[in-house]
Amino acid sequence: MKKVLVVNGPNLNMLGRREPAIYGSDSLATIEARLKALTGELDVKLEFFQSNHEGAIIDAIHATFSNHDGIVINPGAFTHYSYAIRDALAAVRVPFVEIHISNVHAREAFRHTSVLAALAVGQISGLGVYGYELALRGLLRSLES
Ligand code: DHK
Repeated sequence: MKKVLVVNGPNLNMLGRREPAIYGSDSLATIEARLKALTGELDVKLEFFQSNHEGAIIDAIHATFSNHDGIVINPGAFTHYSYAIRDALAAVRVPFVEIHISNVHAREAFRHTSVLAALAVGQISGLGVYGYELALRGLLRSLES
């Protein structure tokens, strides 16, 4: 059975209350429960981690080394500038899918860049919270091949 860590970065603990027109009305707990409901069908063990702190996210990524098969990550605003998170993902070499709830390419220019995407298996953006399920399914499919 594959083991996947689902990481959410800064401000994503505020989902449901934060700018609902952009991020929707589902809480992070609801999103995580939906993913958990898929574990039987997908034969995967999921762990969840959220932090507003760059170093804590880096520590969580380091802990996947030799321990997890994949990572689903919404790095929040760290997507756009955290070379430290990029280097952590490069260091552990655990395959990951980057997910954004909103369409970052249709928003402010600073959101158009991801310093992580070039290392990712793939990137999902703009499909709302459904993107988490797609990210998980896509990651697992890529791990099979
Ligand atoms: C979430 C954030 O917190 C933003 O900083 C990103 C992303 C977009 C999202 O769409 O999930 O720019």
